[in-house]
Amino acid sequence: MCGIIGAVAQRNVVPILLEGLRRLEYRGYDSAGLVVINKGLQRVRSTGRVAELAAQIGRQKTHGHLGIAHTRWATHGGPTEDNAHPHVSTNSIAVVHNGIIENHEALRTRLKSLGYDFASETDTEVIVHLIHFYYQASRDLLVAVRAAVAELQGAYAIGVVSAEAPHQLIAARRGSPLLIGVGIEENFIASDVSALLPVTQRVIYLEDGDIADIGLLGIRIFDAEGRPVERGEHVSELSADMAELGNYRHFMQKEIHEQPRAIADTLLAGVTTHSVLPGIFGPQAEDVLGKINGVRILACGTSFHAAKVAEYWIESLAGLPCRAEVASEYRYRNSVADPDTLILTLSQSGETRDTIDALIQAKKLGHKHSLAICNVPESALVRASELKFLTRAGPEIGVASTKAFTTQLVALFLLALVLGRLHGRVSVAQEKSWLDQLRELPGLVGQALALEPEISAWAERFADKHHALFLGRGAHYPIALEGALKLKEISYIHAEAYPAGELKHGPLALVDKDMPVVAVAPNDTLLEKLKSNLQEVRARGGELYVFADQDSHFSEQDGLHLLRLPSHAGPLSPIVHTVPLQLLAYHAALCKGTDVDKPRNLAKSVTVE
Ligand code: HGA
Repeated sequence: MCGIIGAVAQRNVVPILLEGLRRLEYRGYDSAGLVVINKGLQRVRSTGRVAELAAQIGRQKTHGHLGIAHTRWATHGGPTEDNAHPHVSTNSIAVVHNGIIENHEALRTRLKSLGYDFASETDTEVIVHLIHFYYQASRDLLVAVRAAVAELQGAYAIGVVSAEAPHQLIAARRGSPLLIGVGIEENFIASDVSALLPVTQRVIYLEDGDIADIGLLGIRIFDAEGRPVERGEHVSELSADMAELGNYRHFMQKEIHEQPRAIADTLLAGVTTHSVLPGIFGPQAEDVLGKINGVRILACGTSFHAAKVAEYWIESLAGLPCRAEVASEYRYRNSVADPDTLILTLSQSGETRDTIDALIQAKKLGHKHSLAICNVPESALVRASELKFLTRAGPEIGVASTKAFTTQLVALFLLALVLGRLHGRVSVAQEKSWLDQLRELPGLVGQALALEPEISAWAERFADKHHALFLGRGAHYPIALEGALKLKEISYIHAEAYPAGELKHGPLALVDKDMPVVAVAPNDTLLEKLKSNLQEVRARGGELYVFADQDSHFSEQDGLHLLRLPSHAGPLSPIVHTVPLQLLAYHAALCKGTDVDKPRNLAKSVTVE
């Protein structure tokens, strides 16, 4: 999604803005741009990568002490230079924007009738002309921004500068994330803390409706009613080099290989040798979780697949009804709310618009309790939830989620255990035994990673295929869904996943020699059923790629490619079986030469609807 960075300093801010944009590249974008104030307003925009923007800026020797910059992921108007941000009004005011202005058509008509010429097809451009309109009357940028945002419907995070105010940066947000970076006699804004790490770790998160007036020496923040407010300052735990590639070819590959460490760190935060720490979900967690009568999980994309695995775990370990639902559907549905059902939200970034709005909807419908499982502290989702658990995956840069998914699964398993204990289904001895098994996980995931050379050889056989089918049963069905999603996202091969028992109800019609079929086949109680389903594929000439365990009793035959993972990990097996599917997608994408970390049309944190 769009990335914003802005700076006001006594030094040239252009290198800071460009480094910030580089660090925001992982969010996905299709154009980039920058404005600095230096004897007027200077703008550079490009539909290429940030490196091209930097080269253009180098040639033009653009510099200045105040500036805003942006990576755009188009929602309104194509990815052209005219539509790239910053947008300007009468060459004096410039705006960068993340979000969607829903009443842009009405505002555009009004502003046109007032004489404003529009240079882009974006919804954003109405913001800058509206600010300019109000600036004419007040000659005060803060007053003008306040008047303009009062007319906006929809979501926005904006950075605003004016050629007439060379030391003033205005920021405002509603619905889209934005934070202030605090420096020494210099200050910054960004949509994501990672953009600011080379210059500061001190951050202030703006709340919905806030407007900030940021200068070299001072920061004034006003709430939605215009009252001055103090928002707490936090010191980010992230450091500038955490987001470096090291010896890996892509962030996705690095993040796949970081999973043993990420899982171990996530466990370390929450367990002793005997039990899950009380309060890992928050100080009042034991009280709240002991009272609930069910769980409804709201999530999108990969997080939704983690939610689907959790349905199996929570129902079987804790005996509580659990239902996972796609957040973008839930938020517009008139569902029947049971106040004592816990609303559990999952999101890597904690800024996923649909998930945040689904939580708001759930609260409106009367749900009393909420828990967020998230990888980013202080994100909007975490702040809006009663209880929280932070996974310790570290920054995830690749657009296709990997380590955030497996650490979410670890967090969900811990939740199932705590619920099981509090609802009398898991004894002290059982809890200890589960924790012993959890501690084996980093090692098992490491063994799955060691299959990379074999998986890479398989991937070559996928590169010329147009479709693939993924099959799994039980809690491995959502893992098949996740494997198919990974393949789609980064290799652009069309892939679908089915619970294997559904094969004969339709998808079997698609099976022929050009349709590789991937089976997730651990040695669980459903294995024999799955084997029958695989026979159905073989009988139709389908080429089978089977991920089994050491003890799955498969034999390699013609038309059946077999790889064995470590010995069966019981209910934790979905976590181990995720890893080879991530590697398969990664290597298929390498064969196809796609942009693995920034797949076309996709963005990392989906902060718009
Ligand atoms: N609506 C704006 C900004 C889009 C955005 O926030 N993407 O993440 C545009 O289309 O330019």
